[in-house]
Formats: sequence, C-alpha cells, structure tokens
Amino acid sequence: MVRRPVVLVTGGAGEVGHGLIHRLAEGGRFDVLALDLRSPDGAVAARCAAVRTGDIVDRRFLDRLRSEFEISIVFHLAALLSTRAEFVPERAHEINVEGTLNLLRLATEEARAHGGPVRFVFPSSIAVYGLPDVTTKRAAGRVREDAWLEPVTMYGCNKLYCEHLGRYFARHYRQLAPEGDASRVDFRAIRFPGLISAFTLPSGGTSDYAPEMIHAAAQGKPYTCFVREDTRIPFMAMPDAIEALLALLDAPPSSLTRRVYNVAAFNPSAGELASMVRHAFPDERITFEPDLRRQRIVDSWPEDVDDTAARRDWGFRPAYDVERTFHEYLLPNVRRGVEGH
Ligand code: AKB
Repeated sequence: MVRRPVVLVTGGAGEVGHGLIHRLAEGGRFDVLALDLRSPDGAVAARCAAVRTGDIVDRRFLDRLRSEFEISIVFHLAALLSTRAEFVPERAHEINVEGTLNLLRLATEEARAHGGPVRFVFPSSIAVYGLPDVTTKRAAGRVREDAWLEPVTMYGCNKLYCEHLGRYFARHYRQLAPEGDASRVDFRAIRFPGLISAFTLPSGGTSDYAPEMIHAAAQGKPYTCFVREDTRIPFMAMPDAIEALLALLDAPPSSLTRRVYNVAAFNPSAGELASMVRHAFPDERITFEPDLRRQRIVDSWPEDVDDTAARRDWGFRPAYDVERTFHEYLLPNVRRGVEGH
C-alpha cells in the first residue's frame, strides 16, 4: 500500500497547533496530519489532510500511523505545560519525555524507511531556565542559551532533557553500532517565551496571565492576576512564533551553529500589560493577587533572553513588538471573539 506523504503536527488541537496548521494551509506546501488526544476544532481539521486522535505515549498508535503515512517533517508540539504538569508530574514526564522519545523513534524509523532525513522541529521553552531569586533574575538580564539551566518545574526539566535527546538523536545515535546506523533525524528546537494568541485561550501554562488578562477584558470579565505587577518575562505574539518555526524548518543545516535557539520579542511587566489592557478596555477591572507558588515559578524564568544566535543563523526577526501586538494583532481580533479565526 502506498503511504501518503505528510507533515506530522502533534498537539494539533493546541494553541501553537492552531496557529501552525492555519499557516501551513495558507502556504499549501504540505499535507498535514494532525495528531492530538482530542480532535482539533472544525476550522483546523478542515485544513488538515488527515486527523488522528490518540496518545503519543502509545507506541502501537504511532506504528499504525506509520502504516498509513510517510513522514519527513515532524512539528512535535504536544506537551503538558508548566502549571498543569506540577499537579501530575509523573504523567507530565510520560507525555513530555516518553512521548517525545516515541516521536524521535518514529522519525528514525521513517528516515530508514524512505531513505531521507526527517526534520524534527521542537518547541522548547524559557522554562528550561532557573534563576535562583528575583535579584539574580534582574541582574542576569538577557540570558544566553547556555546559562542558568536549572529548571524548577517538571515541564522545564522535561523540555531541557528533550533538547538533549534531540541532540543525541541528531549527532550521537547508536554511536557504537555498525557504521551507517545514524538516525538521520535533523532535530531543531526553539525556546519559546510566553505566547499570546488572539484566537485561542491558553490552558495549563504559568505565563498564561498575559493572554488570560487580554481575553478576560475582551469578554468584559474582571481579571485577578496571579503574579505581582512587577513580574517580567519575555512574550511573543503567536504569528511570530509560527514564522520562527517555519524559518527554522527551512534553514539549511550548514547555517545552524546549534540545535536549540532562544527567540525574543517583548518583555512587559504584568503591570505594564494591565495598563495597556485598561487603556483599550477602560471599564476592565484587573486586580493582582499573587499565587506565591506560581509566582516562584515565574520568578525563576529570565526577564529576557538573548536571541543573537537565531538572528545570525536563520534570520529570526519578530514582526510584532508589544505595541503592534496589541493594536494590530490582538485588539482587532479578540473583539471579534476567540473563535473568530
Ligand atoms: C508555560 O507557561 O508553561 C508555557 C511556557 C512558558 O513554556 N507557556
């Protein structure tokens, strides 16, 4: 039976999956196979060549996919984010690590089957960083990729280990086996900051206070922010995150000096975000009641990151600063409703 060539997008029903699948459909370059525990919404599913629901931890499920589809590109977006993972850390490890190992194994088997490399694009996170306290965080400023790698969450530990797994598959896989047994998995990763989408609501993240604040205001609901006003971490508009994934996918291997890259766009404080929201929605009531345990997680993440390597190696350039994110991306769309896409 001839297998259908597809790009595999895991986490197809999630926030990044929503943005990526819509963008891939615009380009018309690829047939998308979307995979998730639940079906994506109708508009996303309509843009896919195929949709399959199942658990990436289930190897038999993944083997069945391989019997139908030929996979040469993987966007592995499925993950349990930082807040949700802290309630079920062992399950988070299963999904975030065992699931990723299963996808790397699938990519290796696919490369062997069709004889070409498999590009494996992986969203890592600023959660891999662990600054010990706010004073150190403020002094550290824009953190480079090789500094402060002591994550305090299961999610951050998972993402950091999966970066190492991907590097192993790309460079050292079965290094003592007979020659020519390389995996041919071309692993590439981006450490995303907090992502803000106009079209989907966040779930399970600790950076979610930013999108939650904006969507609450658009729905005319008061918002109680779970971090202090002076809390500062990097954020990015979802369109820039999607373009970054595609730019890294298309970067020639020879241009990449590393497998894992920081990207940055803007880093307002929670109080600065609230001021912008109140200016756009004058009746909006935003209060601050820090959840000290979630606050401790966000305080361990950097105020900003150094994305020099991404700009140099594959031309990363965010199109949206905080002003343009608000006035050209968020406000026109959130006022239309989160499912307006
Ligand atoms: C989270 O909050 O867990 C994610 C992230 C920063 O990776 N949005």
